Amino acid sequence: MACKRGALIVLEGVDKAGKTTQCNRLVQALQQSGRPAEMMRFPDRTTTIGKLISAYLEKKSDLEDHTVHLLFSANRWELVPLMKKKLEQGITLVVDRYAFSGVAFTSAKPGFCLDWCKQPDVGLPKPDLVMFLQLSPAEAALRGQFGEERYETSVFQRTVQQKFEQLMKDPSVNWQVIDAAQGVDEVHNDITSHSLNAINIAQNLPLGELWK
Ligand code: NYM
Ligand code: MG
Repeated sequence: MACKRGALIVLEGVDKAGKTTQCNRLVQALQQSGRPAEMMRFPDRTTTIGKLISAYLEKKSDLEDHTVHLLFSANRWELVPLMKKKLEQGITLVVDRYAFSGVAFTSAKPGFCLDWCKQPDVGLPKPDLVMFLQLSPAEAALRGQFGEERYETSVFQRTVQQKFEQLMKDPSVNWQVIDAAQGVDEVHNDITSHSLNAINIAQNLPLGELWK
């Protein structure tokens, strides 16, 4: 009998919500309980495309807005063969940002609609679970200054938050909203219980296709 597939689990949210910390904690907890798990993140800045994106985010280069949107999407597509291979091997993937960040950040720019932004990512492996780490702008501000990268301003992040809210209305995606204002351990416990549930369900289901 073929081994059961791993689950594709995504963490989304505005900057400072604690995604990276929680992805690391989740992978560690899954591994310690004997479940194979690995972390991935988008953008993956290590590839050739990822380096172009990274230079753009660091403001070392300028790219036209449609162009950079398509590069973010291409950066996901180039990792799809590896993602599928790992999932088939029974490894659960915990992913820090995915197509939802892609759509929320670009559609927060003037002149971009949600529908155009979604198209390049249609057909990507569909996450079995997307957890949105919900943090109000006021709570985010209490966590200190934003960084130096592009998009890291409170005005832009408010618009990004509204775009995420629009995306969360889509019932074809398994969204779970997590209260990221709780303590790190409480957030971790919420995330772990949703993830264990998703892993159990996913092992008997084929991997889906996003937004199709
Ligand atoms: N971002 C991320 C996008 O604009 N489009 C995308 O498709 C993805 C995956 O890049 N501000 C933005 C969101 C973040 C930045 O930051 C990546 P980090 O700290 O590497 O997650
Ligand atoms: Mg960040």
